[in-house]
Amino acid sequence: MSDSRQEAGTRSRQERGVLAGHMARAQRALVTALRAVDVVWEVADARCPRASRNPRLARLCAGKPMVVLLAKSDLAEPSVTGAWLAYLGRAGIAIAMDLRNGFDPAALRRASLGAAARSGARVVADRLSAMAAGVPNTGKSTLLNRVSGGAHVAVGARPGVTRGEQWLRLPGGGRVLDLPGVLPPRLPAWPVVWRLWAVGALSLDAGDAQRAGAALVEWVAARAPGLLPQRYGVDPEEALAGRGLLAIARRRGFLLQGGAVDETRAAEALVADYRKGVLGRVTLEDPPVEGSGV
Ligand SMILES: Nc1nc2c(ncn2[C@@H]2O[C@H](COP(=O)(O)OP(=O)(O)OP(=O)(O)O)[C@@H](O)[C@H]2O)c(=O)[nH]1
Ligand SMILES: [Mg+2]
Repeated sequence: MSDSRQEAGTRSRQERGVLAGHMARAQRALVTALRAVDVVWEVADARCPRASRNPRLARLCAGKPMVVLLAKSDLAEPSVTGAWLAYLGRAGIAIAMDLRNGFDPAALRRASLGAAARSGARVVADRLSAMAAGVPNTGKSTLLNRVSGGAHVAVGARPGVTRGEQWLRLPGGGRVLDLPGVLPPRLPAWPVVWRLWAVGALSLDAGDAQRAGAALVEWVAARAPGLLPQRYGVDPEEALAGRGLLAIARRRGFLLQGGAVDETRAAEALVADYRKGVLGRVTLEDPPVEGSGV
């Protein structure tokens, strides 16, 4: 690993430490604010609706009306998003949206009132008070800007943009709370970690990013074999054989000093493409099959 990469890794560890502090505060703010809101909008990523949900959130919000909103549906496979909605809809209320170009306020309102009715809560539709919660970078602040009709809170394509809580007034009455994203206090299992990294919910040191990139390229090769040749001129079989990053690095000419191929750089290029949707729509997990006990 080059010195600059090691430094990048160190910086990201330090940043993770800072982020962890923000997240702990965010969780306390969430618990306090829960009493003040009628409904919780849990914003998850439509590309990995299970990995991008913090299991602790549902426990903290037990008994509160909750809507699961699968954001970034424009980047996910539509039929799989449909299957996820059917699955999540069995236990609660779930909707999917493209918050950038397809925000549907009526659907959100219907879902919120439905969630309230489901848990027997009485709410005044026009004075709804809500909070957006979820893991980092899922689109919470984007959602609240849409709901409140302005660019009131900062949004950005990296985890940890929102650092403090902020209430926004809604034009017709009511208010909404923006909170920093919160990850589980202990890092989840690797299959969850690499998916969270792929969708930009967490940062990883260079070594782990390379490992996560290898998992992503293999997933893409199996899931949508046409995308790797189209974008990188790489045979999906290479990726399935564990050489996907190597092949991308070779095709792109990513070399380290001394001539070795730079797989970390290939992982960075791949994930940047994936996060922007340039690679194509690829969902990273399917809902459990009914009766499988999964
Ligand atoms: N393609 C697409 N991008 C989206 C969508 N919603 C949000 N984004 C983008 O995702 C990135 C993160 O959005 P934010 O609203 O800052 O996410 P957040 O959940 O508030 O993030 P933290 O404050 O870091 O927890 C931004 O670049 C948004 O423009 C969506 O539905 N589709
Ligand atoms: Mg935010």
